[in-house]
Amino acid sequence: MNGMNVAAMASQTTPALSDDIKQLIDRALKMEKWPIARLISMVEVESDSAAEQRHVILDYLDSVVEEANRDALVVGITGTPGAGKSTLIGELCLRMLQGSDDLFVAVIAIDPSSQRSGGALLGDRTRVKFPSKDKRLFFRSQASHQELGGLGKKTYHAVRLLRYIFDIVVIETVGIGQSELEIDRLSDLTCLVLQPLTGDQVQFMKAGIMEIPDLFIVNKCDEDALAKKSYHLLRASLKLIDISTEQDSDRARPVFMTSALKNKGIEELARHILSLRQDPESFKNREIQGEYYLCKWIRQNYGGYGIEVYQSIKQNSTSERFSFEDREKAFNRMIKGMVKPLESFPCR
Ligand SMILES: Nc1nc2c(ncn2[C@@H]2O[C@H](COP(=O)(O)OP(=O)(O)O)[C@@H](O)[C@H]2O)c(=O)[nH]1
Ligand SMILES: [Mg+2]
Repeated sequence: MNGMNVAAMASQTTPALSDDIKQLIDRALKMEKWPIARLISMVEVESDSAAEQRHVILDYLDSVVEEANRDALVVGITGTPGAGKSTLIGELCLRMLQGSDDLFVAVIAIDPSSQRSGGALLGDRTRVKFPSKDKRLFFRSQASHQELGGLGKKTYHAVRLLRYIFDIVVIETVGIGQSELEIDRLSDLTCLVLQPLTGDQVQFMKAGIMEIPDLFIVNKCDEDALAKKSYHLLRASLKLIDISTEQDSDRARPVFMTSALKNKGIEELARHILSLRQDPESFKNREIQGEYYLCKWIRQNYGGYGIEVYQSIKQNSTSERFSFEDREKAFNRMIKGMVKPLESFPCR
């Protein structure tokens, strides 16, 4: 494997872009909702041929979007069920869209799969009051299937696609311990929604989750007194964390107090998010995100051995930078050359 060029190794079989897909992408870039939904379904599929198609779709998007310079800020919103995430996201999107005429926003809600029905829970979808007719807002619900911690490659691909088309991509996930890290690996900005004085933060502190978010939202602050008390409690907790993890207290993470019911704090949150979109610092984790989801998938499918193979591919690569698809294809080629079907072994 000496001096191998991963990009070259991966690109040998990349198929050409068909007219149908090109048309679909062109329509998606004009904000037509059906083509966007169709493209998401295409990039979500997990198979070798689907990976090649994804490669073609993202490559083309990359070439046409470059001029438009559209690259969405990805905002992950997590928290316990019932914290008011869906309601807040509905209001937040509305505010962001009202504040700017040429803004385009997509929302992906990751529903915890219902093991019993096998489908995504419809509850969240029906509760959210989105202005669904607005061309500038796109909503998609994605089942989390059996993915540990809720998120996987599938969501990562959908998010990457949407990043090319929209200005802001919001992802809603339920915080159940593992998924805070997962959402952080998908988002440029990770927000944790807390309910006031419910003990959420004590639980989260114990689990080491409070260290992850970039921003906190104490939601359902319908009363001023409640808001104040919650704010001080949260600030005190965060200070403790910063001391124990030796974090610089200058990096004090923003805390927003919101109430969808009383329409409080949401305007400020919307403005804050829009301002981060202009800051190149907001996008600094992009490189490690793809690596995280690729390694997670490799581990799930091939275990520690798969990771070793992947590391050796990387170590021997002469390419400085290569895309997620390049890495994935190089890995697939390598592993398939190593794993032989059972028939090829002599039977006794
Ligand atoms: N009092 C109050 N209730 C709210 C607020 N926002 C949402 N809720 C309610 O909290 C419940 C859960 O909201 P939902 O958005 O579905 O929470 P999610 O599970 O975190 O997505 C619903 O009954 C909402 O009406 C708020 O600001 N104040
Ligand atoms: Mg919800």
